[in-house]
Amino acid sequence: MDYFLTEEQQMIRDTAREIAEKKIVPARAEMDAKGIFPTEILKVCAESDLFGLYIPEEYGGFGGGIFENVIAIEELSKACIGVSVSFAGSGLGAYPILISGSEEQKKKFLPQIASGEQIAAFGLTEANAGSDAGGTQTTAKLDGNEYVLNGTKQWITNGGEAGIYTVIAMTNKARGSRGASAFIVEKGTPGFSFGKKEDKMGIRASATRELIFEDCRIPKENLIGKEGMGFLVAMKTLDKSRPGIAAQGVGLAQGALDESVKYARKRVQFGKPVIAFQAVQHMLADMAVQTEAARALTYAVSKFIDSAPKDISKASAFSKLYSSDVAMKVTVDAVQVFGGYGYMKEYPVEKMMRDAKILQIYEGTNQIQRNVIGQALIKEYAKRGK
Ligand code: COS
Repeated sequence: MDYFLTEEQQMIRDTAREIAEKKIVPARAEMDAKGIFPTEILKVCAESDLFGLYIPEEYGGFGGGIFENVIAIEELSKACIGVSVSFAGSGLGAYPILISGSEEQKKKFLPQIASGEQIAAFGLTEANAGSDAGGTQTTAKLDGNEYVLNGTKQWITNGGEAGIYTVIAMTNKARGSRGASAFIVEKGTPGFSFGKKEDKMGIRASATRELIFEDCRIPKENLIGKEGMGFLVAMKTLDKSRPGIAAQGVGLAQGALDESVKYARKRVQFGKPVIAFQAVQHMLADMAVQTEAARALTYAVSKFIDSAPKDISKASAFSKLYSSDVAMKVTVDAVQVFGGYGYMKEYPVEKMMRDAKILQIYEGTNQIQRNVIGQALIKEYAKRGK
């Protein structure tokens, strides 16, 4: 379908598509098998000015919005979401600065992220604070002109690879989630180290590590916003970045559909290509409809958020929930279309199916997305007096 992209948006799409086809597709199987982080591919993304699509021009970015970023993420995701999450994870790490950072913080950190000179990462999750993001146990204590951080963040995308980390820590445990604060921590700060690279089911090209803080001292200027604002900063960050996960789902589903049609046209059984059988055509038709519906919703939600409305949580959750469920279903069906070959590593669809699962889990499980939507509905209908 034609979404009437502007010339600039078409350029973004074509640029990301070329990187996906020329750089990612030939390398994805090896990156998956060996767990190789896509450093060189991310360099190409940086040289192509993709890292700053959503960052204002005054901070070295392209001056676009979530929609422009979503276009790029979708294209990269058609080839490999292990790569696209490494790209998108930088945006996740940058949003706290963009949303609540001071002018000095924006001037210091955003240009480095926009140029791709540094990638960013977001540190929220902990062993006992996953869905319960307010249960953060990492602490930050003010000591003179410095905050001292102690604790461990878990499963952090781009952990160890990123240069700039936005991290949520408790400055006042007694206040619960209202006692959380957001900080910027740079790689190389004494007392800041990383755990081993996690061995994952999918998205194996991406780097997932613990962030370990042991009496890690950071300048007090690295506090984002005010003390106590950390939970809100985290929630607003996730509201902005979840359409990016949706875009990963759309791209992945499209990639799986493309592979399935290609295969079904070539694979001959009972004397005909299997695409000639309605059983296969109907599967492909459902895959195509679901992928297009996910794309339409993701684009609409991204444009809605870019129009800067007050309340975006519900729409953001719509896109993440729907597109990730579609990606899971479409990739499972892709393996079915391929039959026995789909189960083999010789073809890319088994990787796509393994990769898809994480989309229903990270940046808020789909159960959490339903909670967010449910809570929003309760509030909306109460407001309307119904
Ligand atoms: N925007 C603005 N404010 C928000 C908000 C949002 N998206 N979400 C919550 N808040 C506010 C609430 O309005 C509430 O404010 P008051 O205390 O003034 O009423 C406060 O934050 C606490 O909200 P709530 O009571 O809903 O918090 P919960 O602890 O119940 O948690 C969920 C809410 C479950 C939605 C949250 O913890 C969450 O998103 N969890 C998933 C985290 C996640 O995505 N992790 C993935 C890893 S990060 S890559």
